[in-house]
Amino acid sequence: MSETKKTFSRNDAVGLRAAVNNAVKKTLITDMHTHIYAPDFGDLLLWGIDELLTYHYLVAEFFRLSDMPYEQFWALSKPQQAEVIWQTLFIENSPISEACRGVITVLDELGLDVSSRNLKDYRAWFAAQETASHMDRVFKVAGLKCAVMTNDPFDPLERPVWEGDYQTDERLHGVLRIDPLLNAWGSSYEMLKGWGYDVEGSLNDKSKAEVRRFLTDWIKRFKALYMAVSLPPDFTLPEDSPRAVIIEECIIPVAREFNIPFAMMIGVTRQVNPQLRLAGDSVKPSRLDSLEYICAKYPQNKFMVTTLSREDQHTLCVTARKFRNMLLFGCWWFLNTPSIIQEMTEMRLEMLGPSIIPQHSDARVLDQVIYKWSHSREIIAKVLRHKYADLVAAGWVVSDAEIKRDAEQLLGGNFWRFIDLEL
Ligand code: RAT
Ligand code: ZN
Repeated sequence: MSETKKTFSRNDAVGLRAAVNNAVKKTLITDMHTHIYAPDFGDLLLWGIDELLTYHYLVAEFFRLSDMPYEQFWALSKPQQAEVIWQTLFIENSPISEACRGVITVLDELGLDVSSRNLKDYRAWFAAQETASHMDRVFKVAGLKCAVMTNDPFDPLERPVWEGDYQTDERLHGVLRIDPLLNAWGSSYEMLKGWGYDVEGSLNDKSKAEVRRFLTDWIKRFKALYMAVSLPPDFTLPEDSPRAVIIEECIIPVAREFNIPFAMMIGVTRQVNPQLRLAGDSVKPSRLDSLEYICAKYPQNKFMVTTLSREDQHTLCVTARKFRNMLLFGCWWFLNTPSIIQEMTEMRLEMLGPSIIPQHSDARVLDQVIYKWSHSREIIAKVLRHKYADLVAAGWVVSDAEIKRDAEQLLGGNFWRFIDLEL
């Protein structure tokens, strides 16, 4: 029987297991939220062993196991920081944490000898790579079809690339990320003014029209697939605040006009320990009733949502059940850890079936897509195996083609369907 016509019933547990593993492993992924860039962005695209070791997830873990004063660490060069992190987290202690294990998975999957523990050799190997072909290799090893960037018009390093002669890279899609606009209007309106938008702090009608023009300009320039923001736990709608006004009167109509989703990433408390710099952000449960409000009030707008606290996950699933214009995505940041990915994926599939995006990588360093996806694929396959096994035990017959269809939906199809969806 041809592969796709194959079916699995009660007495073929081994075949079913292999079919699910194979489908999840082979499906090419659309990684719908990352912080990687196309090679044309130069130094903004981070890759290589020193970047892997100085990832902010590892910086936070380093300070737990080292007594080095913060200022001393930050005064070191990046290679020196990488060396002290390597020594502390991988040599003097076992690299058990998810972020440490990730570095090892990356090295291993790139074909380096992990057992040598030889940082010099790893550096030499990366130094011999060329950016564009390294990206090709990483995408191939990770099994990525394409990735979505996080593009910030407020970033002084990123803006000039877009204003220059950047040519779109078909592997990397644009997204308009607007944290300063929504979370710091008091200072960001001055920046808009400096760029020729006639805005005032008071957000009068003219200012709102100008904010809409700003969004429109950058959606076009980025060819943005969606707009995105990260929000604090106390994010509330409706509300009399610049953030709420900009969302309802600028983002909603512009998103509607372009038929693009607005992605809300809720629950981050920024800089609870500024000494840790990028690693200094934390989490709190959030007020998710704002999601009910926005999804109900704007049924023709599309919302993609992820929340940072584990406590919010069940409510989020229930909310998604109520609104077809809301797509739930990823196990974000502190949730991107195996035990939690497993419980979240199980709960989401049980409550929402295959109508979710189970994961995104959030990779900041190109090579990280390798481990983020290999670890998550393993868990997604495990959860799916159990779900199909339950069905088959009840007498349902599952085909290989259906398993492949489901894997494709989960690892990219649902995202693209939602992008194209007209409500
Ligand atoms: O996961 C991370 O690296 C965080 O620092 C953030 O980038 C977060 O994912 C975000 O997009 O704000
Ligand atoms: Zn992110």
